[in-house]
Amino acid sequence: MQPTQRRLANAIRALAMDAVEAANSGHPGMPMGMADAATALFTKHLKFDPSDPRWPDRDRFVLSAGHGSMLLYALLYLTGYAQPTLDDIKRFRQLGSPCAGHPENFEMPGVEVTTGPLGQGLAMAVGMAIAERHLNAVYGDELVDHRTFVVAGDGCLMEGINHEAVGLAGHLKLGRLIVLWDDNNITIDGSTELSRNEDVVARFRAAQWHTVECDGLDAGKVSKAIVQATADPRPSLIRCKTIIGYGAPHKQGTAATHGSPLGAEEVAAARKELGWTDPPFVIPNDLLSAWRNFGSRGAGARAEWQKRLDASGKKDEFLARIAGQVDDSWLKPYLDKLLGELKPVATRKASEMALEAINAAIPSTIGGSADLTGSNNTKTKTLEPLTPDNYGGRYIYYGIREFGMSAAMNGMALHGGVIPYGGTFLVFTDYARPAIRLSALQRARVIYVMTHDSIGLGEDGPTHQPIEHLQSLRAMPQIEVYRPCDAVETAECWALALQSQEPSILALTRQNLTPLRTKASNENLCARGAYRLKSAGNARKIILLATGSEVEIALGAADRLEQQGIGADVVSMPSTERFDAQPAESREDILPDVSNREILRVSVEAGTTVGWERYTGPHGLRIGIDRFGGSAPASDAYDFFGITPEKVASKILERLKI
Ligand SMILES: Cc1ncc(C[n+]2csc(CCOP(=O)(O)OP(=O)(O)O)c2C)c(N)n1
Ligand SMILES: [Mg+2]
Repeated sequence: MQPTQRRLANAIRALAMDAVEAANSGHPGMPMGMADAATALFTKHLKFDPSDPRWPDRDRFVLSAGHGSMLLYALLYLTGYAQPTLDDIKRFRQLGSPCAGHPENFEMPGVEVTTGPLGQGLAMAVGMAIAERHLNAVYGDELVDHRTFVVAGDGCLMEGINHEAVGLAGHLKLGRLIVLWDDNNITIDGSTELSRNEDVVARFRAAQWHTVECDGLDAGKVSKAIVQATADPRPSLIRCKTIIGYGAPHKQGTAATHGSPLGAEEVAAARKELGWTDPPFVIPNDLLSAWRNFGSRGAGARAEWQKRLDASGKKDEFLARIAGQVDDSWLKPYLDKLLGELKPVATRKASEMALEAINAAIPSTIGGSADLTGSNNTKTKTLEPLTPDNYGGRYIYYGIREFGMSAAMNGMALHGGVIPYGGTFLVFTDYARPAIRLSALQRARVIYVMTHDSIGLGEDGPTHQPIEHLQSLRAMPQIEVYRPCDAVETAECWALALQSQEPSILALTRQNLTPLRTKASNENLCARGAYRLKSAGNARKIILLATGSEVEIALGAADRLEQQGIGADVVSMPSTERFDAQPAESREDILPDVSNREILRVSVEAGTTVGWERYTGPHGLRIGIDRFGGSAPASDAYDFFGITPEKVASKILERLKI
């Protein structure tokens, strides 16, 4: 006899309770409350095949309420994914177990995205739904035809990011996005009445979503709601009325079940309440095989899909694209042409010029900007807007939604088949930062085009002038920050960003810069992170290290020093992280022994000097800006802050006198 949906769901409840008990930490409430809804989704609707977790046309499932990670681990185990094993679940939250406290996309293939920072899962799902529609437009229903399902909690729907994500999804009419809201009226502090009185459903409706409400504890009713959501052309919110910790007789419906083990006594009482007679971590055979049967439900669909792929003339192209391969054959011809017609340009403009070549050569790029298209220079001539009428377009008007844009780009990159890049002002990386951090953590290939990268943006003043941003972004692991000094470096940095499996940030100027790399090189010099642009003419006394717009200033200062017989190297350092990763001999060649007091090392960057002692040594000279900027034309601002060739040279001469 087929087990009831409730009994299937109780397997999730039991695993969640037991794993949290064993770990003595974790969140049993959410998995227990949403077990029935998740059972409905996974046994009847979600298109997936555990034997091929990376099947490109699978539905995507995003547990935005990442604290309920045991819900996902239980589902993956029960439906028959190779990971997690029951042993992995027994070691929930322990070092080395793929069942980390919150779901991590790099731990096992069944986990699509890393979630836990509330709201971001939902916002990444929007990006996945965009990628799906785009690839559907390119490859048709035969190859790309899937949905994105999200489980979101009250927290996800309170965070500011949800407004950006919901607005964007409604605008783009992402009808294949379906959000199940775990409406349990509870957050950590207690009742949601403590902090919310908005009509969430009305808000989604106002954002042009379809909404439907159901008893989230009744799998049959959830299933009906999913059918309605699937049929509606708009993105859907399913309000699942649930009880947190459902099944734990004394604690259910309270915040006590949110983030702590229930305790042995309450677990025993819950077992009784749920009619669950098996010991911890034991799923009776009939139940496990029923779950496994549901897990194999999608195998036929995958086999059919495989046939269509094999018959498709686009098979190789499609697979290469899904694998994320890009070729950089655009770079050399582009550089050859560029070197033939050098003129001063801002690096944001140089980025646009490179993008003209990149977007023509690499069809998987999808550009965009958070309402600064004309400033970020992110839209190249042939890119059409991606709209509900033309999902095949490759340019997204994200609106003034830096965080939403960045999270959506994470979702697009993780979906696969597209390489998202998007722009705003560098200073507004602060608005996008939580998503940038998740790009890095998840190793999502997102390329951030961050323009107006210093006081050089001029008159908009200190609110718009980044100071601490470059260094704080460099401090983030697993993301490359590039600050190119001219058009050639900009193209090289773009090539590196596209080839990387990690996210990148391009920090680009508003103001024009003199071409400094004027000769062809067979090597991408930016790949070294730092290289000698000019060698000392006289005996070397100085090494100037500079990035971006300050490289030409450093060269001007070096000229002045050389005129006085003081030899000065100028090193362009577009990426400190790449430099750090070079072999010791290469680093030593650029920056010999820090303790050598014969050579003064000088850093020049129009931002905080914090961190530059890493390269100048404690006795070096750090020229930068350790205060907020000022509203003035760029050249006046540079003069005021002492970052001109004359002033840099005179600071160095002063130091040499000591
Ligand atoms: C951005 C962010 N802020 C705070 C937290 C800490 N936190 C985790 S769960 C939670 C409460 C979430 O409430 P809800 O989504 O209703 O989950 P439930 O208690 O119903 O499981 C909070 C504040 C977080 N994970 N992410
Ligand atoms: Mg809640």
